[in-house]
Amino acid sequence: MKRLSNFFSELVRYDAKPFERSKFLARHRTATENLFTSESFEESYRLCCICLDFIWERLHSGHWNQIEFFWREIYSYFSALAAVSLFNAEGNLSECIKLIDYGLIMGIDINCILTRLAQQLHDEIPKSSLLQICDVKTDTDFQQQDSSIPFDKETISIYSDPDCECFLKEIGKELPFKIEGGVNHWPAAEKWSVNYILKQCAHRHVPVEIGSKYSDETWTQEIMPIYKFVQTYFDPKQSTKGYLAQHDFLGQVPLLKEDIVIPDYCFMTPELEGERQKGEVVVNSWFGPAGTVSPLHQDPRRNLLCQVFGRKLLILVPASDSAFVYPASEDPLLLNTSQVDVENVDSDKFPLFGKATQITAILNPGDMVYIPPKCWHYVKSLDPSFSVSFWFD
Ligand SMILES: O=C(O)CCC(=O)C(=O)O
Repeated sequence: MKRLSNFFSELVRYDAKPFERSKFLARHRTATENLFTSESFEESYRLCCICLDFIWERLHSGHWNQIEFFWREIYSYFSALAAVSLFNAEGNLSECIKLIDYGLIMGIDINCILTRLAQQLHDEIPKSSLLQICDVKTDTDFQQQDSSIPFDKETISIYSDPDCECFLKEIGKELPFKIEGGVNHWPAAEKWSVNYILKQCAHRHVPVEIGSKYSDETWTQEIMPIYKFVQTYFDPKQSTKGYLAQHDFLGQVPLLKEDIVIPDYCFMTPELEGERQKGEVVVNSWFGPAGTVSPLHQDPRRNLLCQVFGRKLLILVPASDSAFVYPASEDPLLLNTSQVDVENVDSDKFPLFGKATQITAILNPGDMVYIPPKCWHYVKSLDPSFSVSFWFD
């Protein structure tokens, strides 16, 4: 591979505007680019790292939603420049990929430079070393038995290939429903498995949620390479759960995005009332071993949760029964999350929960479930599983 000079030229042309906010970083940008041009790659890498540390502090002061965009853009800029510098200074490929993935997760991609660079570097990893990781286990070895189903039969309404009229009629009821085989036509439904994901992106770094569920006090998050995530948390002997949850993983790895299609249903809904504009369709991935739990919670937008492989169990409570679910009102971050463990209800503590209508569903590979806005949903994976959710208005 050449010295990635095409990526360097793109970075040099990158907008000066975000740098107007920090003289320190603007000076360091010029200095690093000069060092790179004079082929002092180790030095340019070192300077990038100083800048990344400086910005990291800013990214971790205050609430994430309040962080100004320019810090995130500049973080991505230095991540990419650090990676190309390190590559030219003979650094190892997985370290370069790690730098870029941090830039993608913590920052904002610059004209898709980071996404393309990460893919190009990952393609450079010798197939033999990827195979070594993948062949440690077969998909059957990942198969944990964690499939207790707390109900005899599903109570959710089930459709197969509903037309627009039927879909609109159903969403008007503001109740969840399942579309059997709704994503069977995706190439992903045929191709993807734990091993396939490993083969495509073993060395890509992703944020992993660690703990039995996000509402637990001991729950934490860690960024790690996919191969480490799979080796650690898909091991049937592992009791701690690790979950790649609610992450734009397909945005990070567009090669995988080519294997899915945004469902047409996302574009069939009625216009919003008053001045309100529809937002973009937000696509998130949910990848984990058997036994991951998303506790009973609600989201503000419509959702189509689509199952690529593995099965998931869902217990849903309509928004109209919100008075019975006991949201965690003491923690502002958990206001949308119920305190009730729906598979093991403490009825002394939560006596009204018995009045809530519970709609039960099993999502098999290829199925999708429509979850109306504010409808409470509890989701547990029964197998190693990959789902893609689409939030829309
Ligand atoms: O699949 C899961 O674990 C949770 C999915 C979910 O909560 C969502 O798509 O909003």
